[in-house]
Amino acid sequence: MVEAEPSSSTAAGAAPKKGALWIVIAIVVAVAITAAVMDLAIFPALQPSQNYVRVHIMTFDVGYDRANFNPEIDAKAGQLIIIEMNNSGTMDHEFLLFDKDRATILASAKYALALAESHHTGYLTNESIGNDTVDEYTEYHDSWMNLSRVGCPDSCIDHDVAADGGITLFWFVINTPGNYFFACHQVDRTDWKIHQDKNMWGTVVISA
Ligand SMILES: [Cu+2]
Repeated sequence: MVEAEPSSSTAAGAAPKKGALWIVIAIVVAVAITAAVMDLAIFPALQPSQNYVRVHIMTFDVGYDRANFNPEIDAKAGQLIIIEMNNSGTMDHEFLLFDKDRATILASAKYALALAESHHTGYLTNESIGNDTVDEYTEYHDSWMNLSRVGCPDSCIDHDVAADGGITLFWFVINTPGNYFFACHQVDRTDWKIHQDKNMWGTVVISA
């Protein structure tokens, strides 16, 4: 009993200091992340280790980087992959990472779009009905298990880049070697095709 007194009072004294330290760390991390997003300042500091792959992707209407091209990203299992993606087009684009067969995924996305279209007579000519159709497609797309992106549901590798000059920076790590692909599943409202169907896809090859 006598000995317990000092140790419990030490513990009580230490707790607030530890809490305060965590707040400081949290603030520093928040500032670092903001800096990374604003001017990409954080990653050059990682350079000495070279333990990451950094890729730039430019999206356009409709594709990645340039016409008739499918980018390939090569990395090792466990290696940090950093992607900076900008949008030079007038449509929204995205980077969705899948670990399933490319044709199967496209077929599932097309099925979701066709189902939404079947519920909206006039979607081709009426903009508001068209918007509702895309909303319903998106609802199916983002909830169907057969269209699940890598990392879902907790941290889906699913990143958008806004039209007309949008830019986004994101990063992820894949621990399982294999062949993956990424694609954009936005709908082109001029012909109602899904962007992957218009050649907007690329590959990620993870070696052991
Ligand atoms: Cu797209």
